[in-house]
Amino acid sequence: MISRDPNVLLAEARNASRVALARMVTFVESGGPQQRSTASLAYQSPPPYVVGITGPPGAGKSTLTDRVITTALTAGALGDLTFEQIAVLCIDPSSPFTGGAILGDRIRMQDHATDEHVFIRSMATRGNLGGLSLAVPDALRVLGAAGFPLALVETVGVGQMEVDIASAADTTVVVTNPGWGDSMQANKAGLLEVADIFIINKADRAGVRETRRDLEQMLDLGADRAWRPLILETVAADGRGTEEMWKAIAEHREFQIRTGELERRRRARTGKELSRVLGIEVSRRVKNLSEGKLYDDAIDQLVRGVTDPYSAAETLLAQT
Ligand SMILES: Nc1nc2c(ncn2[C@@H]2O[C@H](COP(=O)(O)OP(=O)(O)OP(=O)(O)O)[C@@H](O)[C@H]2O)c(=O)[nH]1
Ligand SMILES: [Mg+2]
Repeated sequence: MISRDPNVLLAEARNASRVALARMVTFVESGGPQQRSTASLAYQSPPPYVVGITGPPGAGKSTLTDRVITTALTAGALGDLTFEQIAVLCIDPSSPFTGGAILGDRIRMQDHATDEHVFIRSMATRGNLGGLSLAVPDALRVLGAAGFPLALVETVGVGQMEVDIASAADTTVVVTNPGWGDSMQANKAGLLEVADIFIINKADRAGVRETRRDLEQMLDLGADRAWRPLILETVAADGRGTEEMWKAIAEHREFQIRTGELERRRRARTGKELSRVLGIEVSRRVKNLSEGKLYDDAIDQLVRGVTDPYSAAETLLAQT
């Protein structure tokens, strides 16, 4: 029987147990006390270097990720970061399924599905407060604690939530296709803000030059960043451009370390995560205060006109 004790699970996960690792991810996904205990253990280890791969449905993210896994494992290093195994999280904010249920259909990573050097896991919407925006950073910490120095995160979609998840990455790759404009229109600005590397995948199709020109123009108009996002072309279907993509990721990582940007970004991200947790804790507190005898009494007093809502709220807050 597999343990439910995060300490035992982590020891097993470090000892290459994929079942134990998967269970830890399930814990942080499901919320509640097990998320707490798992997270407090996982946050004792440094996070992996995270490469986010995002873009509209069908852009070729999984095919590309599959290729990148091969390239990465062959290289065995991203600059001075060496590794023997890679973790991949596939995130679908719109899907109600969870726990790997959609794995078979959605992920074209068959090459690596049974590879002992690769841990692939899909995560979808979680019922409780906070959802994926909390579960993903926690899961990344779990991966770091389990001994994965590198994680790839594929996120479907181009809405704000997807962009938020993608920006939990150290290097964010936005995958587009020739004629990308329509699928991205809704959130071009958001994508521009987070993209470190643009990939024009399906470069075997017509319209690559126009798409590149579009992107260049947008980057010209955009904020003056120290790092100008790279634009690369790939044909994930046959692997063309994957080596260059890997090099670009290494280059971006190196740039960030050299300039101190990596630390700055991680700190900003950590702050956002903390404020999200604070928000959830405060909401929970509000919910608890909005029920029960004291609350009913306060309403009675308000109805009778013997107090005002501000004083009543203060009285309720003082009770806890
Ligand atoms: N012509 C062409 N087709 C490609 C290329 N890369 C991927 N495809 C095809 O595009 C389709 C979608 O590929 P996926 O890798 O599943 O795309 P995805 O972005 O992961 O899709 P979702 O996860 O469903 O959003 C598949 O039929 C691929 O075979 C490419 O470079 N050229
Ligand atoms: Mg996919």
